[in-house]
Amino acid sequence: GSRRSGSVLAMADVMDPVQKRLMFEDECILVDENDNVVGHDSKYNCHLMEKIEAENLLHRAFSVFLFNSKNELLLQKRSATKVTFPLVWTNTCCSHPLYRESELIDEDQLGVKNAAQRKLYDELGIQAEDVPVHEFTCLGRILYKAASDGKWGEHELDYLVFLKKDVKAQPNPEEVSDVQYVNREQLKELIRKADAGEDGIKLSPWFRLVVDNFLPHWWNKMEQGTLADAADLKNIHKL
Ligand code: DMA
Ligand code: MN
Repeated sequence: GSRRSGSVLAMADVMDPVQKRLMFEDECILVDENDNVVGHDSKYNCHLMEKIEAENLLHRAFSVFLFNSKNELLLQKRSATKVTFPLVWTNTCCSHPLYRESELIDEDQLGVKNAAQRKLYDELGIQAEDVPVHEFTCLGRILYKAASDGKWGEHELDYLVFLKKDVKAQPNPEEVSDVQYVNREQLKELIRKADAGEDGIKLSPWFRLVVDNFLPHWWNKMEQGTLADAADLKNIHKL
């Protein structure tokens, strides 16, 4: 009856308490389209589509691509409790550098790398000493907008960060519902399934953009040991 459907509707609007805390505690860095810092705002506000559109809010983010020594890429499936893009497969780890001194350092993209190290531990239980910041390679920046559902979405200036390291991952179920390493053939198969809507597989929009625009070339460079040559920290690719 009406009472039951009412409670189901109310449920849909309730945020998972852990994710809700992060929505208000995490203070994101606002940037202009040239990646100049112009302010800060809560993670909550930065991901509300209505706010993004009304105030043209753009925030800084990062996407880590971690490979093992066999050149396989570690993917994660986001947990069901994520407010934005739940249950989609995506690159190893994504989040935001926060508006704090250690994560605002521009030199060598150190702020972003510090944030990446912090979130590799939070999401995947990878110890900081296993992923020293000087071993990260920042390859470039993309700017994109993507809706998650009617209410939530992304509008980000996203740093793409690569790392080759054998690690021991212990996924945090609050953040991650599954992980897998893929080689190029296996990633192709995953993309085919996502395109065909097979096995309920979905990919995040930003991962898809990186796959379609950069990943094959960068994967080659990594195998050849010449990844650093591919870095482009001048341009911001509007995708
Ligand atoms: C945000 O990732 C960053 C990108 C590149 C989409 P996220 O939604 O996983 O952030 P968090 O882990 O902080 O919730
Ligand atoms: Mn974001």
